[in-house]
Amino acid sequence: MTYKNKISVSVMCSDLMNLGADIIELKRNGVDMLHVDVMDAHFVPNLTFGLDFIKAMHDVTDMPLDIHLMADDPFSLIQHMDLRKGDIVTIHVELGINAKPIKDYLAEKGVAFGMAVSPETPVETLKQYLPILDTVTLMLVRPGFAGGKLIDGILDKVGETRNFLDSNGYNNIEISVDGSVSCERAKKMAKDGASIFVGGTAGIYRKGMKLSDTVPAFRQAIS
Ligand code: S6P
Ligand code: MG
Repeated sequence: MTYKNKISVSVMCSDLMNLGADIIELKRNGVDMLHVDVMDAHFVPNLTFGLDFIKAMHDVTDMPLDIHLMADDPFSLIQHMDLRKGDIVTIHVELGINAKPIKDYLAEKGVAFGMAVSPETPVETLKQYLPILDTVTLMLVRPGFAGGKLIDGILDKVGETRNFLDSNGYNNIEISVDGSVSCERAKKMAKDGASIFVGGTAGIYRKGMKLSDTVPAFRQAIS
């Protein structure tokens, strides 16, 4: 599975009352995936999309879903989730759980498995999970809300993570970056080894700009 230079748009930042139209417009402008933040109001202090929402998304688009679980008990949610081949499901490394059953469950469905790393968590925490990971998501903001503030110095973590993965023999694991990803930052992170770029208010839903302007600009930044 290779994700080189993929745009994954955060639906949390979409026009939620007109989401169907937004999804059509995103696809028309060449977006690759839709990023769905699942928050349980416990792992993070926010509550977002659930199982029925994910099914409804799959029913209206053939774009793969990049599902980012910020939840204390991800496996019970995953087992009830409408998943399709090509989706990515990401849980947080900070949970410290046995993730092998999750990986096996997802692999059977042709779904990629990733782990997200909060800004204060060292990437070395991923070490025990490397053999079962397809992707690593670096959080550039504190998880929980869209429009968050970029953590000082966090962009350096992309190159460090690439080195960490490669030096451990896992150059197959792709890096996704999530939070405050502007065109300028995406360009730098693409050079440093990131492959999947989550676009929200900083990169795609920019004030006063149309998707037909922001998506191509974002694409150019990562190409
Ligand atoms: C944050 C969440 C993210 C946001 C994204 C929004 O907890 O995981 O996926 O939806 O960061 O993008 P932006 O550009 O508004 O930060
Ligand atoms: Mg996210």
